[in-house]
Amino acid sequence: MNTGVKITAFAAALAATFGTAYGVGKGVGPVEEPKKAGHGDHAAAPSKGADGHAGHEEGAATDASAAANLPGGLQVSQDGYTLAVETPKPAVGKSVLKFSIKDAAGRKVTAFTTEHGKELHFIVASRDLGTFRHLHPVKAADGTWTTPVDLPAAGGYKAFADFKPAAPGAKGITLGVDLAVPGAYAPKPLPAVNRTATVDGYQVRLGGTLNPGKAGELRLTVTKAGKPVTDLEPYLGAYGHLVALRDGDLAYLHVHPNEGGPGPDVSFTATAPSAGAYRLFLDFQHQGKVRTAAFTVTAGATGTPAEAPAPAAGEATHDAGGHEHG
Ligand SMILES: [Cu+2]
Repeated sequence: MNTGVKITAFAAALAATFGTAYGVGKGVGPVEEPKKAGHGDHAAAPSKGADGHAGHEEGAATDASAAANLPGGLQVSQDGYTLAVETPKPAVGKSVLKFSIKDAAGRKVTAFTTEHGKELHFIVASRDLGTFRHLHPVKAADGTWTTPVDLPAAGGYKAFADFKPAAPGAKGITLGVDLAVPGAYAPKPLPAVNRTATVDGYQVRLGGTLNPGKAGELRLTVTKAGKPVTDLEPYLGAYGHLVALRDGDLAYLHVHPNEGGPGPDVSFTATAPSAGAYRLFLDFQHQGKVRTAAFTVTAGATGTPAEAPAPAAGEATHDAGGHEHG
């Protein structure tokens, strides 16, 4: 049953850069910083480098921006925080993952700022991007987190912890760590570029483009048996959650939706840190169950035909917020 809860509007032009770019419009905890470049990751400068490089100077400007703004999830330790995994070699099938976030002194962090309904978001993906799990571990009083997980096959995986320490001045951060599931490993190639994904009888269509160094709108449209789904349910305070992982190094981008209604469209604004292939994972909830639709997209190449070209300026304010469906 839909509670009819109104989702707090995210800023219409919310543009996620790699790194944790949210924390906008979510009245949780004492937010001291205004929603501008307070996070050090240039979240408020979606279409330009913060140092004034124009977004249309493709090559040099893009590289400079990316260098100044390392994508999230590539480091196991950053800003004095470390993702310490106690179960680096989980078994195939069901197991329990155990980890903590340690501070610069090696102590387990126990205080976090709630973001999107949780103190910490935990993603596990296989290196070949065929498996994706969005998990919500439980924290013990001493700062140890545990979560059950079901990993279907042996091979290399990467776990991401996406969180914001409660320490004054701490910014949102995504740490990444390798996991190895012992056994014979048969890596699969990255799935081909697709614009439509089917999951559990739902069809999800991907519109728009993912651009390197420049914000663009991604629009997901959910249908079931040919009919638009107009009663998506809030999941963690939003009608959809989108994680993008870069092929090659699994750089991480967690994108949250633009303002909009409960379907069938969910609109996001995202910026890729580079050209290349990405795997997109959309979590959406309908009739009490969360499902994940996955897409392979290519940023900055001819492989991304725009079904409807994104506005050149990138900040699709009115368009992004204006999806009303009757
Ligand atoms: Cu989460």
